[in-house]
Amino acid sequence: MLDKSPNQRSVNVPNDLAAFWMPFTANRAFKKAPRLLAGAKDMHYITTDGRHVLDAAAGMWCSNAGHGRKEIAAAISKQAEALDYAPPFQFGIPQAFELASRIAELAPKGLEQVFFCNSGSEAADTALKIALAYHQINGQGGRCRLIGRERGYHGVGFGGTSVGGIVGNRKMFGTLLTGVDHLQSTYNRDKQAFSKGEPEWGADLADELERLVNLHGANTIAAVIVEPMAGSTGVIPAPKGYLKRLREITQKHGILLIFDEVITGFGRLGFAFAAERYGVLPDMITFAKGVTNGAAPMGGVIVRDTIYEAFMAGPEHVIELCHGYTYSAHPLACAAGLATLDIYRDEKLFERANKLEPKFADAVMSLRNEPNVVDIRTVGLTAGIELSPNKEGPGKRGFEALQSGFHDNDIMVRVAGDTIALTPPLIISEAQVGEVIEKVAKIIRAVA
Ligand code: PXG
Repeated sequence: MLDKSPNQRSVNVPNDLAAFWMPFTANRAFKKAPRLLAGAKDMHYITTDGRHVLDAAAGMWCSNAGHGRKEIAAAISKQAEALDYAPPFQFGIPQAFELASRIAELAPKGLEQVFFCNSGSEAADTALKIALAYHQINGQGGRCRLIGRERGYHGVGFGGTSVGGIVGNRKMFGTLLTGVDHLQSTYNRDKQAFSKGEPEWGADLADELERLVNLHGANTIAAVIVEPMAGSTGVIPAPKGYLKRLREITQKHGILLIFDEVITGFGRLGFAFAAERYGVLPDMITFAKGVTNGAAPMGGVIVRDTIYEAFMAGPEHVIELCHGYTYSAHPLACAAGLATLDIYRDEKLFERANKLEPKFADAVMSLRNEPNVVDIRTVGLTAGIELSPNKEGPGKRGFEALQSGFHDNDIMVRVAGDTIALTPPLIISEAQVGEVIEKVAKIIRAVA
């Protein structure tokens, strides 16, 4: 029998891997050859056996300012000592108001209020519920259909799963929400392969929303939710003009437009939010991940002032929106968020990403003649390198790439099916971009 008393436990090597049912993980494969992390600094993770692994994934699209940022750790620690927890319903902490103002300042003008949650999934579900409630209070309660997009990812709540469009994430969970429909994915390899940035082809796919409006009737549709760059499915940048067109059509029909910027927010595409890159003003933006550099769980929804104002009617003692979480605007997350936004501002990391984008795109495109590469997509400081499936079926080559990266090449990449996603911290140097590309070339050859 293993001794499980806490002080007998080693921080570095767990004595038993059985109890932890790992999320979105091939548990049995992991437990046979664990990928265990013990530390992180700047662009590297440090494994339990002391190896330095180059982080080409910003953890999981989170740590845009790199790891082990002392300012963030200090802010969290100071906050924990001053005020560990405060109820967010009917009470508030100054840091929450300050962080909301700072986030609203970064967002396009018109998006002025911030609702806090703890994750991207909660943010997506919150935005969908706000959309339904908004129409309800506007006397248009018939607007209850929600529209997502094939290959979209909006987290794992029932709302996010329902509007999501990654088949594997849906098929085990029954019928999900009713009244949901999906736009087509914007990806078409024949028309778009090896595009740098937004593909030229595909804006017209937004017109499909007109077809759904004709089918269901505009007065039954509450909102459309899309990622400006579909990340989880393997990096699919929006075609040129596509998001503008979606905005025109939603506006024309009184449908709310939600941008899920859980990945694209906080600099990933070279701007605070992708909405700015595309010059499109959605009605809501969801965010998470980069808001705290990943150092504390936090997510949220930024809403148009007109939406917020619509709720601010009725008797003043009455709660305007019956929604929220015990940990909404948690003090430690607020402290982490404020320290993170200071770093993004002081180190001009969004601009840095923007400047580095062309070099990053060229560097990744140099992999196009490596074996089995069928497409490379890039946008901001993100790229998807799609490999053809091997004989064992879709996903096996991708999984082997993840393992080869971590165990044999000292690099962490994300993998979606057979697509290797690169999405490094925005502090990455040009030399480190070169290092990423060299290591990825080795991985691709190793799994050929
Ligand atoms: N929306 C989007 C656009 C996301 O990318 C979520 C919502 C959900 O966030 P939470 O915090 O609930 O996980 C996400 C999350 C990957 C990967 O490998 C991406 C995500 C999560 C896990 C893996 O690309 N994105």
